[in-house]
Amino acid sequence: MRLPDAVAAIDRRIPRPNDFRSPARGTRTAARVGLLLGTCIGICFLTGVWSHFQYTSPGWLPIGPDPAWLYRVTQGAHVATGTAAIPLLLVKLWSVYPRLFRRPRKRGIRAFTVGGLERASVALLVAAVVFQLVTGSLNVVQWYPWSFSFRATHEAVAYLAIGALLTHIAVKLPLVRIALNRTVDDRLSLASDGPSRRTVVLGAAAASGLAVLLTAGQTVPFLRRASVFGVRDGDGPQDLPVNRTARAAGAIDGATDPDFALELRHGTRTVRLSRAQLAELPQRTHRLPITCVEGWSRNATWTGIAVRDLVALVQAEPESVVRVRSMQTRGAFSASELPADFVADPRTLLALELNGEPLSLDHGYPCRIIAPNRPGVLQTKWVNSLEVPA
Ligand SMILES: Nc1nc2c(c(=O)[nH]1)N[C@H]1C(S)=C(S)[C@@H](COP(=O)(O)O)O[C@H]1N2
Ligand SMILES: [Mo]
Repeated sequence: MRLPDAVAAIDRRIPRPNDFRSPARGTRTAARVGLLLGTCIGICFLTGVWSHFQYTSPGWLPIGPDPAWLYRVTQGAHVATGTAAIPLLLVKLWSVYPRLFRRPRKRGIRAFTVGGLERASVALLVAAVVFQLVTGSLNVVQWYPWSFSFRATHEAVAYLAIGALLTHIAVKLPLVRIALNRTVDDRLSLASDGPSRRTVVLGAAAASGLAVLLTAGQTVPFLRRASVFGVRDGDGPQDLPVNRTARAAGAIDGATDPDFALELRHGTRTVRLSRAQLAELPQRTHRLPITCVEGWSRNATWTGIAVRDLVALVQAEPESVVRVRSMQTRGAFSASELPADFVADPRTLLALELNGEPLSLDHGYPCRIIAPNRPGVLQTKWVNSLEVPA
């Protein structure tokens, strides 16, 4: 079958895979960069699912307060592997891009549908991974130029991405095994204008490592000085970064009200305590991290009253679920729920002090929740009510 002349004329103008001469592109590069990329995406996916569980505390999975640093490590790994994936994805796309211009080898409906399906699955994979890396990065810098829920959407698309990735690996496995067995050293190749395969593969790995180095200091203390691109460089009042200020949350009026009182409720019992009365209760001091889901974390010294001691004032058991509310008037995360085993842990505090000083307004004055192994968004600031549901 001949193509109509007009179509053939257009077809001649569109390049073919062989028009791309660089020997650095192709399966050997794509397989190696793909292996690194797949590893990053795999870790990113698993730590992301874990983060979702930590956030929602599903009943069938007992996530407790131990070890206190766990979420710090999993969420640090989530953001680091996502960051590492960005340069790897770019190089991977560069290495396979000429294949976009492949024509179906055979004509006929079968070649058309099978080839079309394969392309559609790769398109889905690329779109889903790009979507995850873009939305994740924008969440890190807290810019939300969309109206959908970040968390729910980032989670749903993660399953799309991992499904498409596993399909892609299954389809390509025979090719990948051959490609990995061949050398990436192409110095003997004749058509060697441009970088060699080895240069591209090592360059991709180095760029990815550098991206991590330049950002991971926001969660790995000894990298702090190297990480000039860390979103939270550690600056902030009382030596701790601030995600949402009291002004942004509309919490200033409530927090500075001289008649402030914390309300404790359990069934029909209610106890109200001023900040001065809270300060007279037995205080405990613990060193615990704040782990923001957006990728920064920092240890700090907190002093306050154990939440289990507070609920005892309204005759509730230490193993109680506690609903936490704040005086925030704008934006999300104004409330949270402490599962029973967090309440039972004596390190779960209603903190009054941070690093030896009364909490600053931006860190949650007059009092805030700090618990071991909790996502930052659930460490509620500007607290004015703790309730044990009947
Ligand atoms: N009421 C309230 N508490 C909140 C938030 C909020 O927006 N409102 N942000 C949370 C988030 S996302 C993080 S990471 C921590 C940061 O605490 P810090 O500002 O004291 O470092 O507070 C959490 N507590
Ligand atoms: Mo956060």
